[in-house]
Amino acid sequence: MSTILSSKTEIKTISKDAQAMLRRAREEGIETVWDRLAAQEPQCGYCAMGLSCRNCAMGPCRVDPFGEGPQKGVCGANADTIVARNLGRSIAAGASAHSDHGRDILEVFEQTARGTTTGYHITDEAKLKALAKEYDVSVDSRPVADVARDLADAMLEDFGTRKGRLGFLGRVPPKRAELWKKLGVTPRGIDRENVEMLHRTHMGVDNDYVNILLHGLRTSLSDGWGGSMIATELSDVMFGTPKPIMSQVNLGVLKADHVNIALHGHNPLLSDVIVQAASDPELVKLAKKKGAAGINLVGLCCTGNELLMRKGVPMAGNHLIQELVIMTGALEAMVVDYQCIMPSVTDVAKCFHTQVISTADKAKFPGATHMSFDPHRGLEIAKDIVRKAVEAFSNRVPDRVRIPVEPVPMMAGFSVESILAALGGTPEPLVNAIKEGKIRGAVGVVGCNNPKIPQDEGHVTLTRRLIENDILVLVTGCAAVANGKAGQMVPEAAEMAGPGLKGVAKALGIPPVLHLGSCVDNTRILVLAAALANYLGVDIDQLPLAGAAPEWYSEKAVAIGTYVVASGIYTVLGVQPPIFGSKNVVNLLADGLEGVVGAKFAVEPDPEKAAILIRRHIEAKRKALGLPAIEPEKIQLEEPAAARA
Ligand code: BF8
Ligand code: SF4
Repeated sequence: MSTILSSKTEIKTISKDAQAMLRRAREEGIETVWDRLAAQEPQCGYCAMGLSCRNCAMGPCRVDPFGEGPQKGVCGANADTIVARNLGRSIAAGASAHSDHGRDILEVFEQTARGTTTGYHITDEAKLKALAKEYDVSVDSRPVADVARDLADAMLEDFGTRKGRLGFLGRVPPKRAELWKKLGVTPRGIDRENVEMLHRTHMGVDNDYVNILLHGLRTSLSDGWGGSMIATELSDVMFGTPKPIMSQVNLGVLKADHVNIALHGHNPLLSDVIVQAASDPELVKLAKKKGAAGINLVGLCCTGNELLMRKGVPMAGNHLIQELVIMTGALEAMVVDYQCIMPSVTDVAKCFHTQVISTADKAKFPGATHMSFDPHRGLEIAKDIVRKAVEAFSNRVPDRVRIPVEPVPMMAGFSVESILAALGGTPEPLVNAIKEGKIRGAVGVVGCNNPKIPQDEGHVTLTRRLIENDILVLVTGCAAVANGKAGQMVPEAAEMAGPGLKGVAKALGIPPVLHLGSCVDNTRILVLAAALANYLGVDIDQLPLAGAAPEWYSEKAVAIGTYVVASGIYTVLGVQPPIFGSKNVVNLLADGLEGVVGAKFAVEPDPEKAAILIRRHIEAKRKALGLPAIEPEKIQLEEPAAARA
C-alpha cells in the first residue's frame, strides 16, 4: 500500500496513542484517513461551497461563486436553491440514519415484548411504564409484556403519517411547541419528513430556499424529538438506564495477553448480547486453550459509548482511531454494525490477523466476513462471533503486538435520570447553582473527529476553556471519548474547573464534564433542557445553554446541529458546512434564524475563539433572565493557547 503521510504525523492528532500508531503506519507504509485526505487535496471548491448539483440528468451543474461563470443550473436553479437543497438532503440523510437505527431498536423491542427474541429483556420496567404513560398506553395492573407491545405499536405509528404529531412532543416546553406550530415545523411523522425532503429537493419542486430550510428544521426535529429519542429511550428500557460508572479509555484498554474484540458502529442490539456471550464459560475456556488469559471487549465510536454507559466496557477510541486500533496487532476481531465505519478498515486488517465481521444486512463491507444479525437467535449469533474471534487468536503474531499507552480512567453513565437522582430528584439544586452563578450555564460539546482538524484538539480545548469558566459541559459521541482520553472526565478533573463548578462537582463527586452517551443520546440534552425550561416556566432559548460540534464530519451531525438550533440552542460549528456559496442561506442560518427560533449557528474553527463566543452568549442569556452576569463584551481572548496549556 502506498503512503503519502508526511513525517509531521504528530500534528494530525493530539492523542498520544494515535501518534504512536501513525508512526507505525509511516514505518510500514499503511495508508490511513489522513493520507487519503491529502490525496484528495485540493478538494472541489464548488462542492465545498454547496454550489454543485447532480439531482438530475440535465446536470451535473455548478454555479460560479465569483459571478463570472454560470449563475444557474440547467434547470434554472440558482445558488440559494442549490445550496438549500443540498443542505436539506444532508439533514434528511442524517435524520434517516438516526431514525432507522431507532426503528431497528423498536422492532426488536416489539419482538421482545412478543417473546420471540433470545438474549433480550425489559430491564427498566419503571422507565417502560413512564414512557407508556407519555404515549397514552394503559399501565394499570397489566402484564409488562402487554404494556410493551402497546407502546411499540404506538411508537411505530410515529414513523408513519397517521398521527400528525410525534409522541414525545409532550416533552417540549409549551412556548416552543406553540412556536413550531406557528412556523409550520412541528414534525408529523419521522419517515414522512424525510421522504418529503427528498421530494422537495427533486428538480422542480421546492425552489424557495427559506421554505426548503424550514422543512429542514422540521426534518431534523423528527430526528431529535422522534427517531433518536426512541432509540435512546428504548435502549434504556432494554439494556438499562445508565448510572455513573467508572471505566477506561484509549488504545491501552487492549490487553496483550487476551483475545481482544472491538465493537464498532452505533446500534447496541448485537453488541449487548456479545457482552453476554463473551462471559460464556465454554468460550472463555476455548480462549484459554488457545493460550489467552481471557476475552477482552473494547468499544469504538457510539456502539462503544452505548456499552460504556451501561456496562462500563472500556473504550478504545473515537472515529479516527478505528484504523489505528487494528495497527496494535492485538485485535482479533472488529465487529461492526453500521454508521461511521470506514470501508478502509478491511484494507488495514489485511496487514494484520484481524477479522472484520459485519453484522447488519444493510451494511456490508467488501473484505469482511458477514455474520447476519437476527434477534431471534441473538445470543447464538453473538457466541458464533466471539468464537470466530477466539479462533483468530492463533493467527496473532506476538512480535507485531504494540499497545502504545496505559489506559486513562474515565467516568460515564449520566442519563437525565441519574443526573436528577444525583441532585436529589429535582432540577432545583442545578437551577440554584446557575442562578447563583456557581455554574454560569451548560454546553453540549458533541460530534465527531474530522481529519481536517488535529484529532481531539477542538473538543479538548473548547471543553477545558468552558469548565475553567464555570460552564458545565455535557458530552456525547466522539467528543466524549476525546475528553475521556484527555483525563477531563474523572471526578478529580474538578480541579481543572473554575471555583464555582469545582465546588459543585466536588460536592456531588462528579466530573465537570458529563458523559451523556452516544450521538442518538443527544436527545438526553434536549430532555434536560426541556426539564430546566419547564421547571422555570420559560422557553429553551431563554436558558444559558449552547451547543458545539468542534470536529464534526457526518450528515448525522448536520441533523443534530439543526434540531438543537430549532429547539432554541445556539450552536457553534468547528468545521465549515458547505453553504458558503449562498449569502442568503448563510445569513439565514447565522443570523435570521435567531428571530425565527431564538437561536442560530456560528462557525469558528479556533476552539479558543469558540469558547469566547459561547461564554458571551451564555452571559447574554443570564443577563436577559436577570441573573448576575459578566458584560459579554468584556469576555476576550486573554493569552495565546500555548501559554495556558
Ligand atoms: O454518531 S460523533 S464520528 S461515531 S457521527 Fe460518528 Fe460523529 Fe463519532 Fe457516533 Ni456521532
Ligand atoms: Fe442541474 Fe437543476 Fe438538474 Fe441540479 S436539478 S443537476 S441544477 S439541472
